[in-house]
Amino acid sequence: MSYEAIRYEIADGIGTITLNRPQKFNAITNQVLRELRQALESAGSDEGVRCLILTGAGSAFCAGQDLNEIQLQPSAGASTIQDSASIEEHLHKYYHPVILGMRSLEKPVIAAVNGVAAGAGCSLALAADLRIAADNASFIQAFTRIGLIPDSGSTYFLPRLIGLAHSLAMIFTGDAISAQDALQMGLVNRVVPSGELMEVTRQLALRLAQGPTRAIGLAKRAVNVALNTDLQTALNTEARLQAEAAATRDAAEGIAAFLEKRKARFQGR
Ligand code: T3D
Repeated sequence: MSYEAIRYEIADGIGTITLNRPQKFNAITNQVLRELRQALESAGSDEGVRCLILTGAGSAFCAGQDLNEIQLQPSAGASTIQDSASIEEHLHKYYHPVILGMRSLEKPVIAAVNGVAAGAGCSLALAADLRIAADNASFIQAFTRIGLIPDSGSTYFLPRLIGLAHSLAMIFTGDAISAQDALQMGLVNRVVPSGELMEVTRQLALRLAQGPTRAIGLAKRAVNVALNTDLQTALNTEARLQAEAAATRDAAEGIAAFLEKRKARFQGR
C-alpha cells in the first residue's frame, strides 16, 4: 500500500511511522487513521520490523482529530463525522483499531514526541509503550477545551501513567503540560533537546530491535493482561508466557552467552 497522510519507512529492523500533515499540525483525518491501521498491521506481520517509532512531521506531533471533518448538529442532539453515522461509530470504526493495534502489537512502540500532542494526538502518544519528548514538546488533553471528553484511550492510559490527580487536572483544565512537567509526572520516559530527538529515539529503537524481541513482545502482552486483572491471573499469565519465551532460540542464546561470558546475538525468535 502507498501512504500519503503518513510516511512509513523501515531501516535496521526499525519501522518509523511519521504523521505527515505538517501544515495542519498532523491533525487526524480518516485517511490518517486508515493508513495508520495499515502500517501497524504491516509492522505486525513483518519479521523485519522489530521495533516501531511513531512521530510527527514538522513542528507538531499531532493536534488530534481534524476539526474540519466534524459536522456538529447540536439541535438534533447529535454530531457526525465524515464517512460515519455518528461520532460513536467513528471512534469504533477508525480510532479504536489504531489504539488497540498499538497495544496488541507484540513489538515495542516508541513515540518520539517532537512537538504538541493534543486531543487524540495525546492519546496516540499515551498508547505507545515508551515516550521520548523533545524539550519543546507539550501534552494537552484538548478535548474539554472544545466541549468534548477524552477519547481514543486517554481515560484509560492517563490515570495509569500519572495517577488520578494529575489526570483529572489535565482533563478538566485542558492546560498544556510541558515536556519537563511531563517527565516529573511520569508521562514521558525521557526529555531530550529537540535537535537530538530522532537520533536518541533511533538509538533506543535500535537497541530494542537487536534485543530478544519475541520475549519483549510476550512481556508486553503479560503487562497488558496484568494491568486489568488480579494477582493470581497475572501469575498464571506470566508462567504461561514464560514457557513460550523459554522455548525461543533467543532464550537459549541468552543463557549460553551468559555462561560463555560473551555478548548475546538475539534474532527475535
Ligand atoms: O470521532 C471523533 O473524531 C471525535 C474525536 C475527537 C478526538 C479529538 O482529538 S478532539 C480534540 C481535537 N483537537 C483539538 O481540539 C486541538 C486543536 N488545536 C489546537 O488547540 C491548537 O492548534 C494547538 C494547541 C494544537 C497548537 O496551537 P498553535 O497556536 O501552536 O498552532 P495553531 O496556529 O492553532 O495551528 C497550526 C495549524 O494547524 C493551523 O492551520 P492554519 O490555520 O495555519 O491553516 C490550525 O488550524 C491547524 N490545526 C491545529 N489543530 C487542528 C488543526 N486543524 C484541524 N484540526 C485540528 N485539530
